[in-house]
Amino acid sequence: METEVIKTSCILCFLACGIDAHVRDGRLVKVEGMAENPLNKGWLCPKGQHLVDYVYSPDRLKYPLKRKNGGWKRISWDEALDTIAGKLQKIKDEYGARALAVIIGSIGAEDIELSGFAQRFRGAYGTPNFLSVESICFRSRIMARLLTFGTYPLEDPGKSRCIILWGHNPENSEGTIASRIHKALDDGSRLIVIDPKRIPLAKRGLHLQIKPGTDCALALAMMNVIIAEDLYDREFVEKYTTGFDKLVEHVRDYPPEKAGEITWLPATDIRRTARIFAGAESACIIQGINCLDQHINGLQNNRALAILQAITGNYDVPGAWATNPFMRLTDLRLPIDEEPIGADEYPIFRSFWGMTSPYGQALALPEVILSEKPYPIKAIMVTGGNPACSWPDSEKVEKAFKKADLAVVMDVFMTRTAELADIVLPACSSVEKMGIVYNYALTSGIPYAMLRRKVIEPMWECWPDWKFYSELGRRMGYGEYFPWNTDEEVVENWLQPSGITMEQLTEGVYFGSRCYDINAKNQIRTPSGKIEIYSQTLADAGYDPLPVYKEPSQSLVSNPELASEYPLILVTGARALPYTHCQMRNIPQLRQLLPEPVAEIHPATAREYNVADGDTVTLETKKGRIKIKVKTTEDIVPGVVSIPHGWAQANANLLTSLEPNDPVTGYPETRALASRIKKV
Ligand SMILES: Nc1nc2c(c(=O)[nH]1)N[C@H]1C(S)=C(S)[C@@H](COP(=O)(O)OP(=O)(O)OC[C@H]3O[C@@H](n4cnc5c(=O)[nH]c(N)nc54)[C@H](O)[C@@H]3O)O[C@H]1N2
Ligand SMILES: Nc1nc2c(c(=O)[nH]1)N[C@H]1C(S)=C(S)[C@@H](COP(=O)(O)OP(=O)(O)OC[C@H]3O[C@@H](n4cnc5c(=O)[nH]c(N)nc54)[C@H](O)[C@@H]3O)O[C@H]1N2
Ligand code: SF4
Ligand SMILES: [Mo]
Repeated sequence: METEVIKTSCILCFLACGIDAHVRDGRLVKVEGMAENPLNKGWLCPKGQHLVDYVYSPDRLKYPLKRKNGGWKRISWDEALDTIAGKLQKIKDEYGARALAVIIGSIGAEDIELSGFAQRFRGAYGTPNFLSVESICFRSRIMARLLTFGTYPLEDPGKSRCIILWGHNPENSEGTIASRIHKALDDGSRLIVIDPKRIPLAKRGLHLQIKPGTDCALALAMMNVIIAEDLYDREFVEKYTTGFDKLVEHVRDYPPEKAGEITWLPATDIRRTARIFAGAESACIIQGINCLDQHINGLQNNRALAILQAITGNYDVPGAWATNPFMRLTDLRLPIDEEPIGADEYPIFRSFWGMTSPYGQALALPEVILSEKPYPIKAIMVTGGNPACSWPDSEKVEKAFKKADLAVVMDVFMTRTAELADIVLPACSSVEKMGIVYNYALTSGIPYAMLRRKVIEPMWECWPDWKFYSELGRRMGYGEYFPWNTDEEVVENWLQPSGITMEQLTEGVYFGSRCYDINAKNQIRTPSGKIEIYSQTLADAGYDPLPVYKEPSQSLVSNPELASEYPLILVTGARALPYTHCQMRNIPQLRQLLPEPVAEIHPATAREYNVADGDTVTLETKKGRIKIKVKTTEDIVPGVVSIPHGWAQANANLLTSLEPNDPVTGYPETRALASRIKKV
């Protein structure tokens, strides 16, 4: 039997590595990294290497299921769609369209198919409540950069002379960036790592072992040094920015000695970092994808980094942050003129999404369902996400989802959220359907798109998500919005405004190039036409117009009583290569690489609490407790505990809360919690 090699892409996480998929007799038999793909250049993480095991896992959801007598009953797609359509219509008649919340998770946000069709459906149905994982991840940094530059510039490490890796461990979370950083260092770039943990890359540069949640204080102290020592780019600042004079005043309050006490860092290291960064010919901060965001001052953390780039002139030049082109695709969204939940509390966050797609702050949902205020939400539909595991306060999320009259979950596997649903639908894995790999350019900074080719036919009764939303839409009388019948039609429709042909996309295509010219038309798109160091938009909405350092809500300074009871600082959500979030623990080939979750602590911390490497402890916050094994390591700063998220037997989100959160974005606090450990 001949083996065919199909060039396509893995989307088991958002990096979308190119793969050579070997197919024999209609079956995927082997996966290799695609050497010529500019994103991964042949590299694959263990998940990609085990894509075959993932696709053919016996645990796959195979048929639509309906909850019955506490168990599951297999039903046909027809019955599933009729049941959902009937209940959704009833709910709409009784409570209005807004009583449905359409929720997408990380897969949903990253894949245009899922996010496009989920949004189209919610528009056709008429609910404003489209809720995305971007209420937890990624959108905060985009917003901070938009507030500052009016554009979303991205890191350009390949050409950089100085890289600051700030709360980011790409070797575990973004392998394709890690290799680009290694290459830049080989070419002579300097590296500074700001992380409570000695990550592998820290060995190649200066490491600032910061106290979690204090990054804004460090950034402000760096600005203090840069300004006091006249290291900023005066010409750039005068020509292109506004509010610098206010910043000069503002950062006088943050001398390195004071910041040193807040951050656990020597003032000499803060000065040194500021001098290296500002003195480099080109410099870029590569920040963690959520480590700085999931704090009560997350947006201000992100703003502070943007301002550091701006005052050193590191914008739209090679090796700094530079603006990326966009690829124009057909917009599937339908306008809705009602505000979603969370809009009142986080008005700017809401307005940044634009009215066509009024995203709310998703984390408002559990309280809205439980309290029925400001109005009842009776139905939830989740595609490509697992909020019962990934959202803070799992207990409350579960309680809310159980209260819903109708909960529908479409997934590749039975998840914790699916277990709470009334109807569970089997989704195709990405190799069973066609799509466009494009969104990923928003993280890699490489303006490259390719066709994600279908490798094998959909298995069992699995459907692509676009088909589910289209069929449901048709059954509910919204057929005019869903005219497509095949993968090809869906992709061709998207491509129409792009000027890119199917052939080009199949080959892989650069859809533009990065901008290295600040004077190019429209390169600063803020209301003032300048880079806004001082943000009038934030000021007008009642927020701090310049980043102000705020202690995490559970720190010894902000809440001494709590922190004295719970003296260790807990960081949740450390990434591990074999897994994406709550997924893949059921794939034996991956599980054996990392069989169980561990809490990392420094040996000195272990001694203080009388625990040894390998002991099981209870790890407790004021919110809840889990049992987890301890791993001692010199790499983590004493006084800090680091745990992964996504494990059923040690669910990190039993320890986190939905409140308090970032007042601008509503992002939760998952990275600097007061905790304690005790040997069991
Ligand atoms: N394998 C794998 N890769 C993934 C994912 C996955 O689930 N699995 N998820 C993807 C997604 S959606 C995301 S958002 C990204 C997240 O990717 P990253 O942002 O890289 O996430 P982490 O590995 O949790 O954290 C990076 C580093 O930040 C440090 N850190 C923690 N708190 C702080 C702090 O307060 N300040 C500073 N300066 N550092 C801190 C941690 O010690 C850690 O070394 O990963 C993506 N990649
Ligand atoms: N405590 C704590 N909590 C966190 C974090 C943290 O650091 N600490 N990180 C947060 C971050 S940054 C993120 S991004 C979120 C992620 O949160 P989620 O996105 O909710 O988590 P996942 O487990 O990735 O869920 C994605 C689901 O989509 C399914 N899926 C995959 N492909 C398809 C498909 O084609 N169609 C359909 N319908 N389903 C598909 C997968 O099987 C999986 O169940 O978690 C957040 N939660
Ligand atoms: S990093 Fe791994 S899971 Fe993510 S796209 Fe690449 S191979 Fe797939
Ligand atoms: Mo994320």
